[in-house]
Amino acid sequence: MSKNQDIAELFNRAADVMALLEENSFRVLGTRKVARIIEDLPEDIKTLQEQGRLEQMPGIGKGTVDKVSEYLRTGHISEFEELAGRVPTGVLEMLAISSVGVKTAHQLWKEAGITTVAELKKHLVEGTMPKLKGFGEKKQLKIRQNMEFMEEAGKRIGIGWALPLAEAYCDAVRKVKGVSQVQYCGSLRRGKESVGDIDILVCAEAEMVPAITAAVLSHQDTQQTLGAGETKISIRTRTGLQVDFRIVAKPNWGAALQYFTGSREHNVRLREAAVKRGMKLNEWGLFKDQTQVAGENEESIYAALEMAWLPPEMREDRGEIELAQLMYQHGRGASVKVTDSRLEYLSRKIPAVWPVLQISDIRGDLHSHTTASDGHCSIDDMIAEAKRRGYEYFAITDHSKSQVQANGLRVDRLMEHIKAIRAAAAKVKGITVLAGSEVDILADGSLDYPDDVLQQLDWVVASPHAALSQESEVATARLIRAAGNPLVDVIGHPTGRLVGGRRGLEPDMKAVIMAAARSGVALEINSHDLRLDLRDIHARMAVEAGVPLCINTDAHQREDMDKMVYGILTARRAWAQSGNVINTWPWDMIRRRQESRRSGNFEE
Ligand code: DGT
Ligand code: CA
Ligand code: CA
Ligand code: ZN
Repeated sequence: MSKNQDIAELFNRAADVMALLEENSFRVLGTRKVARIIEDLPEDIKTLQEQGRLEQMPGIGKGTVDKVSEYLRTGHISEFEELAGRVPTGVLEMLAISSVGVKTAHQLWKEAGITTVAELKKHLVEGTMPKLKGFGEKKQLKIRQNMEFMEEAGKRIGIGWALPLAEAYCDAVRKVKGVSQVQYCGSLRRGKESVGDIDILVCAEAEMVPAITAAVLSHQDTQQTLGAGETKISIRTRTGLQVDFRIVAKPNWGAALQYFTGSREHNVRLREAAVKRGMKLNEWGLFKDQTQVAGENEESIYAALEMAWLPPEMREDRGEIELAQLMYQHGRGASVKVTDSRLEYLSRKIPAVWPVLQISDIRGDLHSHTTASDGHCSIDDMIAEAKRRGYEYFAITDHSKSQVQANGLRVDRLMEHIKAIRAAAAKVKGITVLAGSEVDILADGSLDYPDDVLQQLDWVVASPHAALSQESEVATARLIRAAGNPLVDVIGHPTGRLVGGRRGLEPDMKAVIMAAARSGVALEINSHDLRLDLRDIHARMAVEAGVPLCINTDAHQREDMDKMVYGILTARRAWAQSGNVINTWPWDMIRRRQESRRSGNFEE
């Protein structure tokens, strides 16, 4: 239903423009409301429009239907474009900077005459910002930091956009006759939170290249051809992302897969290992005296270099080369001794084959929202969806009272909500439904509900949402205090960062993890592609310290439960095995841990 999302986005942007132009505030609100309605439509908007049912949807009038029809026909909405034409492009671009809202952008434009992001930056850097109300040094510094952060991140695209796009191209190429294998590689195959471009490897004979080229160039997401040669095709997508396709023959498939998966740092180590053995490794294969000794698959290359195969997510030269060597020796019956400090925590359990964490290992999702706070689906619908996915347990954790903009629940509403969840749960068999809460961790680390309220919940996620730019030491103390409450089961999105958009809390993560180890609280990997929080390296620290992770989607609607995959990829990058992730455990095991913590009998 991506068209729904695209169109909702256009309405939202139009509302921003109207606000900047100081249009009637009812019109602005009305447009935002339509955006929200479109986003929440339960069906594909194109189908609704084609069948003439769009106008019957509540909250959608004739004007909206006309705009949607125009968009579906032409790809744009002329009324919105005319409006946008009255605002300098640079002012609209400023809105993308977090901490620059419509009000600030309007002020910069009308009161200071600043109309480009570059001008704004120059003023901030050179300290020549004209005096504006509510625009003190603190605010200026924040905007400047966010701008710099975005510039870095802006060159990359989030995995939530890149992965579906890569899969769509892979599917299109896979349909070409004579193509035996297709796989995206690069940072995407390594599961990184953002990618610079997409690299796709195609296994086929040379005579298939014209047909593959045709499939790529005619794909609906292709905007521009950057190059189309004998073995390589490069295009730019409509979203501005570069996709490189390389066509290789069967005997070289594994070598190319290994090479283009990277990382560069990992590859350098492999090449060194080859040289040490008098061999040569490149994207074509592993060679000894001009003869190919390996390369049809990845495993053969690693084995020839006396290493075990490891999943792509671990290939960052962060100790996995040393691990792969130990695993290889262990697999051949040798007794191995760990000397690398990065592997110490694995000392007694170096496996012969790495047990890659799988999405099928997940038994339940322990952070979700319903219409009681800011979710878009009912309790019944969310439970039904969790059950449909085969989950054994599922926690409903709506927002607590301080989250006013998210319609957070005051205690009386929470009590009603618990009852409603229990009633809904009683109607459904075969899944354990937990009446929980996502309780705010306030700026000082105290929680948004008192303990006697938390005690009545089956599951408590505690998360920071506000005061996310506080000093590092304050953030550390805040998270440690929350982690210390035995009624908290998991710290949700511990830093509150947004991938490429907001830095979030920057605590001393080692100290926070040590506190979690003492109290037994789990740390979340929030799977939303815009959050991925904990991020890979921090999750890795948790794994090393033996602190369990909990991979949750934070679903606000049914489809969001699909996002579990991004959390899994991040967990693999953190070297997590299923035992490190509590929601791969049976519910009884989680419950026992919870009971021992609540009764003060938990031991590290
Ligand atoms: P990205 O696209 O910035 O998110 O990161 P990658 O890792 O996808 O990098 P990319 O697209 O430049 O290249 C894909 C892979 O190809 C990379 O991970 C390793 C391999 N590769 C590319 N260029 C080199 C190179 O000069 N040396 C080595 N050893 N490997 C390379
Ligand atoms: Ca790449
Ligand atoms: Ca590339
Ligand atoms: Zn949250």
